[in-house]
Amino acid sequence: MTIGDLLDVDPEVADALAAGVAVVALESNVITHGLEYPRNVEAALAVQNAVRAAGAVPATVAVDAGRILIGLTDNRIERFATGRRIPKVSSRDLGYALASGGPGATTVASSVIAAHAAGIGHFCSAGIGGVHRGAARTMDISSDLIQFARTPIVVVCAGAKNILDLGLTLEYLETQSVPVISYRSDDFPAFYCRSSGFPSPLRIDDPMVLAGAVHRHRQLGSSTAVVVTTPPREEDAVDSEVARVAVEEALLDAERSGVRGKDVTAFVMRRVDTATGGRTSAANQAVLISTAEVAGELAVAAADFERSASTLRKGEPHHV
Ligand code: PSU
Ligand code: MN
Repeated sequence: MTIGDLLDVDPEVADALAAGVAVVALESNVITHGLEYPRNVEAALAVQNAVRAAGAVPATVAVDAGRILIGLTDNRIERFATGRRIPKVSSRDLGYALASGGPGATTVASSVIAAHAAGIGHFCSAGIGGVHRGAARTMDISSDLIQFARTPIVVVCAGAKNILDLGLTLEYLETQSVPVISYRSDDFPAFYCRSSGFPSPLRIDDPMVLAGAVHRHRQLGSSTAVVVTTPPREEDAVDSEVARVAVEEALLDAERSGVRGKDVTAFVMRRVDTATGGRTSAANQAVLISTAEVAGELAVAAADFERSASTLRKGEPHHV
């Protein structure tokens, strides 16, 4: 038995993979725990449409009935959006989630494991997990980052939320030799804020150069992910100062309420949204969609790049 035996790949996704058509994998935890119903269903479907509009095929990942699902029907998305007791399943939870036979909403970490096993080269999430503020004391570091050190996949995102310590998040990725590239921007974005205040380690504007960098990274034998960031659109972004104040309040609230571990992210996000009068969940939805659009474009460019690289390889063995 290998992980491949656990996968139920949607026929459209399987056809795309077999034909070398670009595929973008997506997580389901953001549907079940990241946004409220019905915004979560709207967002999940709009994200899939954004990937399609770019010419790629979306593959939302989840767990159900002992299987890893790669690509969800609309009915299933509705179920993951409304299911009250569907657990958050990160990388370490996958084995139990599969054995228990129940549904599970996969985080970035567990989704990239599944996506890579299915042969998918691109994954998109608006906000990746990271090093939490106060991590020196709590040791709360998202296993998303640990997984990026282990799984060779391109992760397209709008950076990470400013509920995290983004400076430490960048340091952690550097330590783990995970390239961080900002696409058409100088800054590492903070999800619904256009800049985290931290410059990005690398900027690339040309999708073909980006695809080439990923190709070479693999050729060098690296099996880490490549994190590619794209900032939210100007009109969707939340003012950094507004976000900062709301986040600081929410974090204090979490501490006072004794919220810890895997519940912190959802708790703080909800509090920030209430404090900003629903501004951040609207921005959250918008940034999910705009990030997916860019992920689709980059996956299509990478598929083109790989096609021309393999043509060159056949004709001119010394070039690629
Ligand atoms: N960031 C968001 N929205 C989310 C998450 C992160 O902006 O919903 C979710 C993702 O599923 C991510 C997970 O993989 O939180 C990370 O959780 P933790 O920090 O507990 O590892
Ligand atoms: Mn955590």
